[in-house]
Amino acid sequence: MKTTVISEKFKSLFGDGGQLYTSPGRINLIGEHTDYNGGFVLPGAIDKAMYCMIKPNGTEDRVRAYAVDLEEMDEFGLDDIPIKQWGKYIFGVCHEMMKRGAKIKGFDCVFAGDVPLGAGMSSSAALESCFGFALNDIYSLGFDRFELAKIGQATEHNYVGVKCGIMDQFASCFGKEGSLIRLDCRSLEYEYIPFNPEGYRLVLINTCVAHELASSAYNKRRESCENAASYIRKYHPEVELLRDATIDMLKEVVNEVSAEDYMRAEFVIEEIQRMDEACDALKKGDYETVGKKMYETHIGLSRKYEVSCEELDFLNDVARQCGVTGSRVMGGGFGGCTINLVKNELHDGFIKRATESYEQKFRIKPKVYDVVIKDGARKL
Ligand code: GAF
Repeated sequence: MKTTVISEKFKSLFGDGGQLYTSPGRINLIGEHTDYNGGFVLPGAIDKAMYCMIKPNGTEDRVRAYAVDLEEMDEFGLDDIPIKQWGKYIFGVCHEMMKRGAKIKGFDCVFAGDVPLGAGMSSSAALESCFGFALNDIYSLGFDRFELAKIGQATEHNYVGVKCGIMDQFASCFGKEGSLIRLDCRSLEYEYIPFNPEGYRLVLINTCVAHELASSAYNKRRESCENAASYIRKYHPEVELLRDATIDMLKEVVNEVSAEDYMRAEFVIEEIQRMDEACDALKKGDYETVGKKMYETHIGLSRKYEVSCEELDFLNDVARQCGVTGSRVMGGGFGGCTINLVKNELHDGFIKRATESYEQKFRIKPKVYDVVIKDGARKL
């Protein structure tokens, strides 16, 4: 258990008195790259999480942090830049809190996690939310979960350099066992949708590859969307983000927007609509329609948004050949996982065929995770 390892390490490095916190990674059933366009998403927190043990150390501003999984220590002042890449997440959360008026002093901490890195399951949001939740609690800062999610997102923007939407941090902070979250990423209104797909299982297959500098490609996608929205806005001032646009509005600017930006925007507008249809189907227990929409999302992400890759497309093809109900690339893309909605009776055969054929083709052993929907950030 990660928590036992963390507690023992904390005790050996910093003594007694540490408090333990956790915050999970997430899946997203459908609604990809819609969050930063003000659209809708359908994530759920999972049983893979980051954990940290923490206590104030009596100094004004010294932070001592130990990463169990990397066996690395970093020490920095709240005004210095941390040396380690992972230190930026902790530092960023502190600073975003301080910008919002929080008084934070020095602390010691040890952390670890079992959210696979670079797999599209949002390990970084889990880390931000875990530290956000922990610092909020030990210093009684009074932030609510909405603010904690925004603090995590701002950390990505300002200290990591990824101009992400709010989905990952929101799911990590608001996750609820057995439910997905239908989130309006503009108003942050949300609804829990019980997820108990009888007769089906939700499975992730991790390609175990991460292509490109995903953060710069991600930021470029966001820019394309903002560009397209700005052209549409010239004729339709009410269009703040692509969430407000229709395909007809986009068609009006076909000769002004670059072909690439057009394609990106087309995907997003379609995906927002698709997410709505899938959500209605989900509420009726119509998993066949949900699955169909997932395949459509994959095609869009692969051909129009161009965030898939050979490995992900391969796994998606195998899913289709095996009669899997729904399958698609999940999260930011350029590697990571496919999410698959599979009938119980097909599950074992599909996993066997997908893992064997993937390994044969790419000489990489993929990893398989059965999804369990769990609670969000909390004290343990
Ligand atoms: C990443 C981002 F962090 C999210 O905000 C979201 O945009 C997702 O990619 C794509 O849907 O996980």
